[in-house]
Parts: sequence; structure tokens; C-alpha cells
Amino acid sequence: MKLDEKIISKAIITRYYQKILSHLQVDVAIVGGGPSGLVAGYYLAKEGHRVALFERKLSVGGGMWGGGMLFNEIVVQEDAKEILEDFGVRVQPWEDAGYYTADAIESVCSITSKAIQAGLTVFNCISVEDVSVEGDRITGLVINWTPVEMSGLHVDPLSIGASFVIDATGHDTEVVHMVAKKAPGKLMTPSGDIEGEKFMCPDEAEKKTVENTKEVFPGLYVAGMACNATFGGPRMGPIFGGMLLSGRKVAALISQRLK
Ligand code: 48H
Ligand code: FE2
Repeated sequence: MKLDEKIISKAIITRYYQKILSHLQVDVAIVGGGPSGLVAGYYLAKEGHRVALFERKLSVGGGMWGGGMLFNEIVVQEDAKEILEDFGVRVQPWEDAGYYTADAIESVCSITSKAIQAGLTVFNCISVEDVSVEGDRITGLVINWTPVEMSGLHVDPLSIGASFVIDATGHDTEVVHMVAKKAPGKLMTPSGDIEGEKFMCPDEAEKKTVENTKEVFPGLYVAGMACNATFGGPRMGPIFGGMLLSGRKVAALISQRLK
């Protein structure tokens, strides 16, 4: 068989369009493909919800690839170990102290693969630049190609609709910033605005991450590092249990509301 470059192009274009057209309205739109966003996507898709994840970069994985200071191992604590095991990631106990380590690359790849096979659809190289709001509720995302954002070209975006949005953008908590800018004082935080991330304190930070995994504006939830950045909690350094637990918690909270 003689391979034809036009058929190859047509196959790629058609399949991509089918994929994006079938996600113009979703149950849940996740912004950010770090550990918390991927884990949330997995548990939501597994429950049968239509879920799209938008990631600015070419690759998902966020801050997990680099472990701590590029030493590509991650650490999780006892209560998060079962989440890694759900994804088939091999964990090793560390000194019987309730800590476990896992290879960072295996973690990203296994979580991503399992999430997509469970039904999560990932759109990479797309940046979320704004949100749609009707009344006082989030109704969707405003998206554009990352290369458009990077080059500073004046190209207007497209939109997708979502019953719920998860801000899993990490330290920058970008979606919450977009909302806070256009609806000052309206967040469900103590001050009504972004409280900001505090100094490193792993023990408190990990607990607070899970506690702060909640709705911050009608229809908008935070997961992962965005939780403490939004509600005011410390950072934790290179321990990833809180990110995984937060992803699983946000999926359960939204799943409950979709029923
Ligand atoms: C599309 C976007 C946009 C946008 C950002 O930073 P992440 O890994 O996020 P989490 O919260 O799942 O994990 C945090 C963890 O990696 C970490 O930094 C920890 C534990 N730090 C502790 C410490 O003390 O430092 O991933 C966020 C992802 C990235 O891939 C971004 O590219 C992406 O979100 N993203 N995607 N549109 N507007 N903004
Ligand atoms: Fe970080």
C-alpha cells in the first residue's frame, strides 16, 4: 500500500474535530493537567461524566515530572498511597515511617494513561484565558491555542460550556484570578478575594489542601495547589499526597452534585 499524506492529514483533522465538537458542552471542564487535575479527571470520568481537561503545555504532568529539585522521585504519605495504587503506580515504603516514594515519570505516565482510558479527554496546548459567567454562575471556559498566547497575536478565542469548572492550575490559581478580577469581593473565601499562599509548612499544608478543596464561586471548584493559594494555606514542598487526595475529593464533591 502506498501511503498518502492527504489521507493522513484528513484522519488527524477529522478525529480532532470529532473530539473537540463532542466536548463543546461538558459536565466538568478541568483547567490544568498537573497531578490534581489528572486525578480529578480520572475519578469523574470513571463515574461516567463527560470531562475535558485543558492543559497549556504540550505535556501534562505539571510539577510532578521534576520530583523535588529535579530529583525525579515523588513522596506521598500513608493516606494517599492507595490513590497511586489505583493507577497502578509502584510505591516503595520509606523507612517504615509512613512515607512512600514512587518514580515521578511512572507516576505521571500511569496516572495520565489510566485517566484517558477511563474516559477523560485531554486537550493539550490550549490555554484557558477567561471564563463565561451567566447570572452569578460559571457556565464555561474561554480558550485559545497556547502558541497564540505565547506569540501575543490578537486572535479572539472560542468557548466551551461546562456545568462545573475545576481550577487545577497550581500555585498561580489562574481561573480564580480571572473571576476575582471581574467579580471583586465575590469569592467564597473569608475576605471575598484571593487569600494567597503562605510559607512552607508541609504538615499543615497537606491537611489544608484537602480541607480547602471546595467551591470558590458558584460552579467553580479549586483542586491541588490552587486550594491553598486561593483560601490561604502554606505550601508543602515536594510531597504529592495532598494533590492526589484533593483531586479525588473534588471529583467526589462534583459527582455528588451532578447526580
Ligand atoms: C491551561 C494551565 C493554565 C491555563 C496553568 O502546577 P501543577 O502541577 O498543579 P497541581 O496543583 O496539580 O500540583 C501542584 C504541584 O505540582 C506543586 O507545585 C507542589 C506540590 N508544590 C509544592 C511547593 O511547595 O511548591 O499543574 C498545573 C498545570 C500546569 O501543567 C500548567 O501548565 C497548567 O496547569 N495551567 N493550563 N490554561 N490558564 N494555567
Ligand atoms: Fe510547587
